[in-house]
Amino acid sequence: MSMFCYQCQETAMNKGCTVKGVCGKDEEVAKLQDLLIYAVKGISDLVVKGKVETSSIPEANHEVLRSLFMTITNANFDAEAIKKQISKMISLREDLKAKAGASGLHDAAVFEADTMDAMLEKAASVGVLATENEDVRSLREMIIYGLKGMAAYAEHALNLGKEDLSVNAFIYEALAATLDDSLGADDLVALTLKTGEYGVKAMALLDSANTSKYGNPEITKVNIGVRKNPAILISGHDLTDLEQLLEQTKGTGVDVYTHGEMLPAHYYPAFKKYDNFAGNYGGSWWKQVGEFETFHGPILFTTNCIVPPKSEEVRKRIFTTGSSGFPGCAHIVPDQAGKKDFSAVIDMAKKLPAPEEIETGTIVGGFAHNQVLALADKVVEAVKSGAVKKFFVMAGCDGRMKSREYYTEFAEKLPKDTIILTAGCAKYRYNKLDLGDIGGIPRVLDAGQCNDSYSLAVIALKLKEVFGLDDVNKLPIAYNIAWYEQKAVIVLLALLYLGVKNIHLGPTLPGFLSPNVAKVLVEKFGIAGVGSADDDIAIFMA
Ligand code: SF4
Ligand code: SF3
Repeated sequence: MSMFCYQCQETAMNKGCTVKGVCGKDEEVAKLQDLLIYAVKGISDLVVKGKVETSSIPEANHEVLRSLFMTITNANFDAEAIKKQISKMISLREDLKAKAGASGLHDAAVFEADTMDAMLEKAASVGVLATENEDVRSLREMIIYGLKGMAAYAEHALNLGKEDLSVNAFIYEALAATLDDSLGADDLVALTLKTGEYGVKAMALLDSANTSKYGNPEITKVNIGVRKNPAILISGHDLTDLEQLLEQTKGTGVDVYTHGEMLPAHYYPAFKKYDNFAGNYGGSWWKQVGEFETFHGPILFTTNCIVPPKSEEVRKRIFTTGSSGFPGCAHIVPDQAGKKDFSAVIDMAKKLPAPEEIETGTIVGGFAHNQVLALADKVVEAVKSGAVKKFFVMAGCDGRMKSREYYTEFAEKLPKDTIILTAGCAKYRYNKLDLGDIGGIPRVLDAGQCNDSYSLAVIALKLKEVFGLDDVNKLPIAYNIAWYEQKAVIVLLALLYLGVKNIHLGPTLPGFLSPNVAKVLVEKFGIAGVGSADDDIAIFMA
């Protein structure tokens, strides 16, 4: 077997990609990502055994977040960049060792590999399948995927100058635990829930970082048509990158459009002052195949999800920054002060035609916790009067699989007295349908990006309080979550930690769940898969 990866929903046969990733990741990149994770586990082993204070190792804290983020599905396809990061982690580890003096270290904390060949050789023995017991492997990987999602959110917060060292300390603790063969399934189940607990912390941190800098998201109509100016398309999740791009394009005659998960940026008050922030172009991440062609201008990826470009023409227009990367695409790095120079992107935009119109009109969003709680009286009244029977949390990811048409059908067929609460790119399956409103409350309330699923949890907890309930599961809220990559894993673990039961997860249950681990999730938390839209609606409404 040349590689093994089963971290995302599109994994081959729902078992594992073994030759090349369905995402386009090749064997070399897959192996380097395995080794990068191994190196990060080694640093964690050292930090835990050496009892190193996280406050004393800021660089390691930040590089661990970055390393984890680089291995998220569709974030980084650049073998050279990952190789460089492995070397950086090994060298950081050695510096740390000189200071910490821990003993009895795991191989992950002592291995050496300084060439591509040595790295690939080492990687072959430290990947997912190195854990032989399939239940232990399943739990270890679920924790690691949760940590990847957590790290992504923590990195966005860090880019805004906010961090919570308890989150970093937990990442070390949990990664070190995945190397510990004395831990059995019960210990790892407990650690899985603890991962959810820290997932809530990381999402709360990012929420506060975003809202303290850019204001609270508010109800906003976003233009989905185009204007006549040349333009840049920005994708991914990082709002600081967007802010810098808007500052640098101000007054240049170049417009900025969002793609995919960057759409919710329009809901923040701080970005509304930019006249050239023109709208959202296209749909969710996988629609970039096609939409990047008609966009004509340069594209800036701040994070996942990159689909390997089919043509050289599109590839030349792609720029990456942060943890994202693609071979042959220019990568923009910050200076010491965190400032990024986007002049090459802007210059390219000026020479290219304006985007081609693919749709017209507007979509509405901005229903994060502050906005929804401002409408709380209206919402509570609608529930009490029976105008709203149920809320459906349909947050999460979108993906290419045909089976995801289920979510469009589900949204269309839901009874008219129900409201969808969404976040993440899952929304694109139904956010352009005309589902109407209930007494002025739109039937699809978009809180924002996948991390804003936190907002939906805050709303649920607040409603529990308002209705005087002792259990969040007694609220008229059902959960039908769509997952794809590892950020959805941390969202799921966070919901489990908050005590939410009976979550339906689709379009398929994770391939990384062994039958026994799946059984625990079903028995302990009532997790279920999805069936047909009609059957599921009947189950949910019963
Ligand atoms: Fe396969 Fe998903 Fe891993 Fe890509 S990220 S190799 S599609 S399991
Ligand atoms: Fe989407 Fe990639 Fe997960 Fe942030 S952009 S939700 S899939």
